[in-house]
Amino acid sequence: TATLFLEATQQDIRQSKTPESVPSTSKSTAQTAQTRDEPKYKWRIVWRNVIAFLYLHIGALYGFYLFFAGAKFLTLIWTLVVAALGAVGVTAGAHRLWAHRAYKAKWPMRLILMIFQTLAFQNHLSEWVRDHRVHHKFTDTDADPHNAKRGFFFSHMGWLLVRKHRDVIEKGATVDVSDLESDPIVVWQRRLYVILMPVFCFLIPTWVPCHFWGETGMNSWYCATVFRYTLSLNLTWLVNSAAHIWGTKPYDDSISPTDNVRIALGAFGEGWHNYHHVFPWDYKAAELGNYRANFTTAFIDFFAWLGQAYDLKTVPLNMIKKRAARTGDGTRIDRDEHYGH
Ligand code: ST9
Ligand code: ZN
Repeated sequence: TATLFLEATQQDIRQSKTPESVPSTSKSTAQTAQTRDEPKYKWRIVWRNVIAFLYLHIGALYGFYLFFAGAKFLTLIWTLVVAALGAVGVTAGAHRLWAHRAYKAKWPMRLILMIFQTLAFQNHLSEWVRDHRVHHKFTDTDADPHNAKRGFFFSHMGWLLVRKHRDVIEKGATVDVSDLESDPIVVWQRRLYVILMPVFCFLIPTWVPCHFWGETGMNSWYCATVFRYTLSLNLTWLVNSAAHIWGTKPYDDSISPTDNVRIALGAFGEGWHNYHHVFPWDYKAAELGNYRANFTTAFIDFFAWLGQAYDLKTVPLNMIKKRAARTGDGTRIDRDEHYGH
């Protein structure tokens, strides 16, 4: 399914080279859609993605039902473990390490994180990081791949169902991602992605329950693979949708990202999104080093203790306080004496 999905997507993209807002008669790519007398958007739906995501979501509901209708308890545990590994691959790996360079990691840690990020199947690191840096640089504009100004659904998953806005591609070209080329782990993941991704996201998670505790193939596929993948996608997407709509803005009231404790709990500490957009280089992606609502920070600290993670970047408390006083919405709570910095 995964390979078909990937091939289908690539084929679809090859068939049509025009970004969603560009009319085929357009002569000047430098002009923006807004300056011309034409509709702002021409949605070009990628039907194969629509079908794949429909299958995943219906299958995930069935997988959820199977947990109560015959799936083994060990399969549930395995599902949660694989989901957690994938989450850490995205948060500690793709996000805090590769996209923001908020800390450095030795190659064994980078290899582990790359494998975890591959099993999360959220595109290879080069693509994930490029989209994410473009999201930070052009937040809340048409050049933001999951522009929250286009509504909950678009920023959640709609952006993966249509071709990208022309501004994403044009302005995105100004974002530097050359550092990724000097990391062989990133380069090799991209080269081997079409093999690695199906193996780590679909084959191994399905095979382990069947082989080690005699789970049925159906239960294993729908619970440990389809349900787990769909759940982790939705938890990730909530950072782009819900954490740009609901919550507080203690550090900058003028941007859409919010601090939202529920999202922080579900997304392994990535819900302190107002803070993160103001200080994206902080390896905690939050003001406080509180592990309860920031499992990713605990993970990075543990690897720092092992000597694998180093140069962990943080933000001086006085800088945070000054910024919150200047641009925040007044909801920041001063808890530095409890947690330390
Ligand atoms: C997925 C990603 O789900 C989720 C990311 C979420 C990020 C969240 C961040 C929040 C923090 C982290 C929180 C983690 C919490 C985790 C908790 C977990 C419990 N700049 O893309 P193409 C150019 S993926 C510059 O094909 P189309 C470029 O030349 C899900 N240039 O655009 C490119 O060619 P190449 C699984 C750019 O054709 C060319 O355009 N995967 C940029 O419009 C074509 O690019 C899928 O579903 C840019 N940003 O197609 C696959 N972008 O690449 C979905 C593009 O050769 N993707 N260019 O350089 C697709 O099918 C297609 O990308 C598309 C757009 C249809 C969406
Ligand atoms: Zn970020």
